[in-house]
Amino acid sequence: MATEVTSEKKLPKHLIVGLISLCLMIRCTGGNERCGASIRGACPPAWIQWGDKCYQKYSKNLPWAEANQECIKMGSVLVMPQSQEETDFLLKNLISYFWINCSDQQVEGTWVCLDGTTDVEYRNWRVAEPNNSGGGEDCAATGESGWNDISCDGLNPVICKRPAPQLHF
Ligand SMILES: *[C@@H]1O[C@H](CO)[C@@H](O)[C@H](O)[C@H]1NC(C)=O
Ligand SMILES: *[C@@H]1O[C@H](CO)[C@@H](O)[C@H](O)[C@H]1NC(C)=O
Ligand SMILES: [Ca+2]
Ligand SMILES: [Ca+2]
Repeated sequence: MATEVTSEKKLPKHLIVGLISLCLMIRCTGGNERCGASIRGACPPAWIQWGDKCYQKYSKNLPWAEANQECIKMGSVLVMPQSQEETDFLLKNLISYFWINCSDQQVEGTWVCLDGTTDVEYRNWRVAEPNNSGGGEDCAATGESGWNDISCDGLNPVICKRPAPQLHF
């Protein structure tokens, strides 16, 4: 009798865990940017969280290539927002202007934007940009009014990004 009661109580728990993992799987495989959003405060200290990503503003302004290197040294990547929503969060919470990991250094006019290893299709160029002004603008930065191509050598604010720790069942 007693064992029956215990197993009756246990079963729903397993079902709930099963359902939660199933929901997460569906949301994640559905390409939902925020599938890991249920864990709050999961980012390491000094990193702020949005969905399943953690961000930190670097202490100094850097040229674009150095920004890339410094983020990698911190076990992260130079930020490349995948949506306007993500951009707005960063503009509001971290800094009003920053480098993004988007450049046409390889082939002039062909912009390659990578969030880690993910190819990002989202674009938000300002009116009349990118204009490759002076023939030497191969790196992009974003602000309130959108993206601009600028010289990769300029010193600009840096945001590094890393994935938030994920839930495992
Ligand atoms: C940034 O994007 C470039 C391609 O434009 C890529 O080679 C590089 O690995 C990316 N950097 C990081 C830190 O993801
Ligand atoms: C091209 O972009 C630069 C900034 O990158 C800006 O200063 C300049 O005014 C722009 N030129 C035109 C013709 O839009
Ligand atoms: Ca260019
Ligand atoms: Ca420009």
